[in-house]
Amino acid sequence: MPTPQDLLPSSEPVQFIAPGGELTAQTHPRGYRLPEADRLLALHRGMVLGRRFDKQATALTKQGRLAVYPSSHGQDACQVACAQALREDDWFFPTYRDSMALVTRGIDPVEVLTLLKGDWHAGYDVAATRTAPQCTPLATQLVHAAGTGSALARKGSDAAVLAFIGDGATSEGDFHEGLNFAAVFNAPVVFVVQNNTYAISVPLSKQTKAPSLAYKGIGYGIPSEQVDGNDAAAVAAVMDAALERARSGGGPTLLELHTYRMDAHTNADDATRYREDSEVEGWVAKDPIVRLERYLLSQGLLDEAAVEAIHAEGEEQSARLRERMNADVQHDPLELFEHVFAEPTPQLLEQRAVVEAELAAARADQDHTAQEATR
Ligand SMILES: Cc1ncc(C[n+]2csc(CCOP(=O)(O)OP(=O)(O)O)c2C)c(N)n1
Repeated sequence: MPTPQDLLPSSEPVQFIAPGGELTAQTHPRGYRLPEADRLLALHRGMVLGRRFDKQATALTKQGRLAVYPSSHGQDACQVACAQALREDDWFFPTYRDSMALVTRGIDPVEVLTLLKGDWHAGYDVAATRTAPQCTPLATQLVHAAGTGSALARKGSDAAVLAFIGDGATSEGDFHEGLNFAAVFNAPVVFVVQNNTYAISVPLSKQTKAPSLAYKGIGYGIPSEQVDGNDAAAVAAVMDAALERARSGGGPTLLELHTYRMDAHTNADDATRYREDSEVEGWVAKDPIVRLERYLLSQGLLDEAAVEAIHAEGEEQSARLRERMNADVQHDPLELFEHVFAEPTPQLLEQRAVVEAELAAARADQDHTAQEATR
């Protein structure tokens, strides 16, 4: 049985690589270890490609190709280290903020952006990718994650579940319900709070009086940890330990990753109305890619040519994404009525018939106009 002390997070966020790229530790008193060189290189490559994808997605909103895009720029280490730590048979419950993690998981970027384009609720095959649709109603995904984790364990699987959530959403009732259920039923879930310090314009100080969000775990009997969320090496090491706990029957873990949202909440938000430029600049100096790159260069594990090659790969991927997103898609308006209920209700069928008749009338009208024009 863990003691209450075991459930508390470390008093300082776990960190291996400082913002300047210096190594601060190779091991941590709780047993986390600096990942091997290959893993660090994969983290660096994943973040460079992930950030290029994110930048492209933001540009697509300006071109009218996406309805909205909540950027994860600045949260790159959380996105990439967590997604890379998963196995294919693990389940993932993302939020609207986590498109970069979905691409890192290997999901086709066009399928990832389908929701934000305003088409389908999920462009990818949820069952095949074992990845839930990106969740917009705050914290509801935690309840789904707890249930899925519990089901996996009952089936005797050693697969685990990752559920992301923002700092603001920890004030929701579903945060409480998800964590409590997971703890009581020993569900193999890693709950990851990406604490980017804002919920749109609301700062963390208006969200909680807890010393840090990771301290919320002890109330549920869940072991917790806080991590420097801009240090990909630390996030990877702590995620490995949490996933190992989940796989081996140790139940859920709550992780708080301290990070920052560099862009506005979405392209529809103006962040200058509620935060100072100096605050943003302070976080530029803690950039997750720059710090890992500096460390890898200083160790001779990476050279400038290799860095350039990864950036070139990112450019190619973005060009392909632009090309595919610029293709106009023909939509069937009747798709609106699909997947609403397993058995459509009489009202839904009635509404569908009305739309179907309207579409037929519009087509007949168009045909008539075309015939008139050719007379
Ligand atoms: C249940 C619910 N209430 C309110 C909203 C509106 N809303 C969308 S994003 C957001 C802020 C969430 O902030 P946070 O959880 O910190 O995540 P972040 O956007 O910073 O990643 C709010 C209030 C919502 N989507 N769902």
